[in-house]
Amino acid sequence: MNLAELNKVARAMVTPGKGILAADESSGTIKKRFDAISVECTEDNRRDYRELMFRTHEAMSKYISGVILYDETIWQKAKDGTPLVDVIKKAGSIPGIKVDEGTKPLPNCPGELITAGLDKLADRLVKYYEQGARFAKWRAVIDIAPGIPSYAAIHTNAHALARYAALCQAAQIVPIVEPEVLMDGDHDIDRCYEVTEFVLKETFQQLYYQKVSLEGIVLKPNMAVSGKKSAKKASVQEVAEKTVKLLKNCVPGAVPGIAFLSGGQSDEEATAHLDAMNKIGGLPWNLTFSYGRALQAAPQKAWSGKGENVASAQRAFLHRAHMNGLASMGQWKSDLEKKAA
Ligand code: 5MM
Repeated sequence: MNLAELNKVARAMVTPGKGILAADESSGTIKKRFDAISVECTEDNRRDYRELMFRTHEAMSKYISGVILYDETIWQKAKDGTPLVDVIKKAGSIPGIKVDEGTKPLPNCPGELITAGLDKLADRLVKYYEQGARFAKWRAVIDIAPGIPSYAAIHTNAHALARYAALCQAAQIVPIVEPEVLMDGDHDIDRCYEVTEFVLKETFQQLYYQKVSLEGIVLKPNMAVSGKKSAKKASVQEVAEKTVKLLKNCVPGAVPGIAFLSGGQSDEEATAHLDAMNKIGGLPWNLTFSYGRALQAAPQKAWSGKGENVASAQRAFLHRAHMNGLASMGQWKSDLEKKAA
């Protein structure tokens, strides 16, 4: 393992002004997204949609440090025959790959999940590296509901995240470590804080036990937010202050950067929260985005599967990438959204 090289890639992924595009929807998830815009979920449509983002040169070169791809996409070619990985690299962005194989029910823990995909992972990583991937992603899912999460779910998921991270570093690939505490419930922000704190502490404990070098990872956590069905919605400032406090209590300063997931927040909320955290400043790590929905909802809607809408979809993608790029430096203003509308 060349740690200096891993650290260089990790730092590039969280360069101020830039963040990560999570375009790694599995087949089931991208079908749901396409159903919502009445687009048939064919291989060509998935390619055309993703190609339109990767060819938005201004967005990719100025604001997108890396792209998380799904297995299908990393082997796919653009319409003109260029490998999509080369389109991404030509824009100055780094190709990455989702390597988890989704979630399965966790035995003895009703309603809880464990992420699968460790079997043969070492071999798959070698092939992904040869194909150009310099970072990977593995997502653990922790739900909050009455009686859960259990310690068993937190521990087994943290253990698997660390196993994955160690295998990635051995293959000279930077692991994005993503323990996601879902915001689906009716819990308040303090319950989210409490569960996320436990999850992050357990995750870093496992990373330590399994000798993962923190200089060569990127953390992808949820923010501390109220559950979607909560009666009490926390303000932008409260989310920012509590998330920063939470991270300071859990994430060692050796980690080069933290790239948040959006988790179902609206596009503008995800931007405002990131911006407010960066406005607090004085943090040991760079804070940026690794958004899926909060970067793609607008371009997906604008595109709606029609060739004639590609330019407006690219404008929508550029706009969200630009807004989040500003937020990663604490330089976003809500007026900029109104001007674009
Ligand atoms: C893009 O969505 C990713 C893939 O999800 P599935 O494996 O369920 O299809 C997802 O892991 C994503 O990378 C993160 O959750 C961040 O995306 P959001 O939409 O939460 O910003």
